[in-house]
Amino acid sequence: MSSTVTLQQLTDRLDVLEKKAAAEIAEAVNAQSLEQLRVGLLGRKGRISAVLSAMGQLPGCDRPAVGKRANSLKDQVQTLLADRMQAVKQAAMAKRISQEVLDVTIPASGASMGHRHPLISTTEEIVNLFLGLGYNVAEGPEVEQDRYNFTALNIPKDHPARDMQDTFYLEGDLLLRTHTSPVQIRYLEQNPPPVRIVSPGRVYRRDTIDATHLPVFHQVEVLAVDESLDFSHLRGTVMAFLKAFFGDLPIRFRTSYFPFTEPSAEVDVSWHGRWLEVMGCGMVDPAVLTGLGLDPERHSGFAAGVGVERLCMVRHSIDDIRRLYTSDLRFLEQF
Ligand code: 2NM
Repeated sequence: MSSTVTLQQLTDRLDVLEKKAAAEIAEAVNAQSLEQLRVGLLGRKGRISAVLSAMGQLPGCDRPAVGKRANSLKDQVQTLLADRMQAVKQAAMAKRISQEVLDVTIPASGASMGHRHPLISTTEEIVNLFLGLGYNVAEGPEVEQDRYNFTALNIPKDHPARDMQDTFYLEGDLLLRTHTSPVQIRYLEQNPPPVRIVSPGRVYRRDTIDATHLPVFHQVEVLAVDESLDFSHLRGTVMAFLKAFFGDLPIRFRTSYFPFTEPSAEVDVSWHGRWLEVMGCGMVDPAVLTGLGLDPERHSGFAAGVGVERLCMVRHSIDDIRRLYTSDLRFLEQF
């Protein structure tokens, strides 16, 4: 029997294989190339198996030595592969961590919280001021009867004030209230003097939309009815309110006209060097009191009305009323 390989040759091949495998494994940079090496070295058709197949050509007495040597090389390669795999994975993790640096000291971006709309907070501020003066809140319907919105307020059917008011009329004698005064008439119908109430709410007028007008806006109206109230009480109340709302600004009363008050006045506040009209007021007209069954010889009253949008715009220097109705968060978040 002639052998084509010698024990020496196979042992040399295994020595070379050991060095090459160690070098290749040391150079592998990722799990994929290590897996390729594992298959190429330890697999059924791998380089160690090739040596073992060639072992069949050796004389029987030489085979155990080569088999032992090949098996120990397998163990050695397995250990090298496992160690290198661990090193490669650690390096990959270290790289990832260094790339995904998180600076936990950076302040969190603040969670944005909802809050009241500036028209609501302005309304609340006005109402709260009067609650502090002992007033109660009275509210009523936005769809009103003609008699509460006009007739009871001394505005008869053919009065020019009805043209002035530019009303949204509904069916029958219904309309969208043009002020919150009808709420106060309803309240006086139900409650005898002394009465001190504020009536906040939405009102409607057929205005053309521009920077200072919308067909819907908000009012707070103030009413006090008692015995022996006079203009000094009105003036004191108006001054106290304006001082609390605007601070110590110059205030000016101008005579004016409303069908439901006599005398009537409009009040201006000096703001950044300009006189701004901020409210209307007056002593309740005796005709309004008589219509409610009250005796003007015994009872008198004063009333005032403010536009919430107007006060809100003056307070916050808002140049266009429409901003208060467009729900733009970039605008609203400022309040
Ligand atoms: C204003 C101006 C002047 C007013 C009058 C009444 C009532 F019901 F007593 F007659 N309530 N509100 C009034 C008076 C409202 O707003 C500019």
